[in-house]
Amino acid sequence: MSSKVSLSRYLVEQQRSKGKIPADLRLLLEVVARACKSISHAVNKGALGGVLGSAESENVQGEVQKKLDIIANEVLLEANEWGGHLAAMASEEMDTIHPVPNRYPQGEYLLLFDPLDGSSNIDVNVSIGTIFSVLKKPESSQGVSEQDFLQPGKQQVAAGYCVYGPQTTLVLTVGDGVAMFTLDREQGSFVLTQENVQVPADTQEFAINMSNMRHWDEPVRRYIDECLLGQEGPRGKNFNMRWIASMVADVHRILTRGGVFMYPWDKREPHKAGKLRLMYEANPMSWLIEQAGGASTNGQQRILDMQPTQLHERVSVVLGSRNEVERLTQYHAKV
Ligand code: AHM
Ligand code: MG
Repeated sequence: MSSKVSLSRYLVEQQRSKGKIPADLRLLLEVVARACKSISHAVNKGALGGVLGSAESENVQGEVQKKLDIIANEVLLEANEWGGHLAAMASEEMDTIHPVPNRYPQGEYLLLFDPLDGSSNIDVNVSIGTIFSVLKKPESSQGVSEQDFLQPGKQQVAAGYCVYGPQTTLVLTVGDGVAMFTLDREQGSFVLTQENVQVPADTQEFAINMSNMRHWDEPVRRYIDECLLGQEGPRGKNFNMRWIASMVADVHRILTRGGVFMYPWDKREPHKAGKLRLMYEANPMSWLIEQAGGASTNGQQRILDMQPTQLHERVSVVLGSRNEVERLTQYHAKV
């Protein structure tokens, strides 16, 4: 018998021996993983599957949707609708929530996702991914409404992403650390390839879109200026920079070897808190990073403590190696 641990077995252990998740949450996560597998196949086919290019439509954020944004959204909706574990879903690609249709049993969980994060990378064959977050529907609520979703990230019961890169890797937390599973295409299953993932507290690598530098606020500018001065500057060490423009891929690198990721508020659109979305991008990624010993803030506040007021709310994000996030927080406090 193989000693490989499949995602299914890992989840059964989280349910049975660790008592971390109930059976219906385990089944929900199996369904999400199955949907990710099918998205991975579509991504892999690329031009051969006719899935590249624009869908010539816009989402609620006014962004042009790619064909794969829509395909991934539909795969997730269809896979999760009928299982009986969910009350409703919400997605970056849908204006409002999607309650489970009446013909199916209603469950007690809420699922949020960015079906295909890093859309600008789809057509150029660079890593992209799916991000997801699971909340429990408040017990007091009758039916289901958008209000039920507006819970701080610290109330998530599961969170993760699947990165479609050279390998397809599913990364998951149910509050018991972070585990990584690699898709074995021959077996058709996700296999546990790393457990107890830890983000080093220190780093010499940062991720930010440098082309926005002139629009940043003082604390972010100061931090990056100091990094760029390298060994001769106040930090006394050289820094490397990486920016993939897929949050999944940048966060995956940080979970693997450390680093700090920033998508800060900037002056281009001052009324927007940031570019990234709180509920289905920043919250799940923040919980994963914290579960791996890192930290996550909007500069002023721990992201997981933020009370959302809107489903598609945006937020400024700084996350990764703890000591760097702490330094950025201090710079923000001094303004
Ligand atoms: P998307 O969800 O529409 O793909 O946008 C989110 C992405 C993140 O994955 C990434 O960090 C960021 O947008 C890149 O933005 P930019 O192109 O401004 O560098
Ligand atoms: Mg996204």
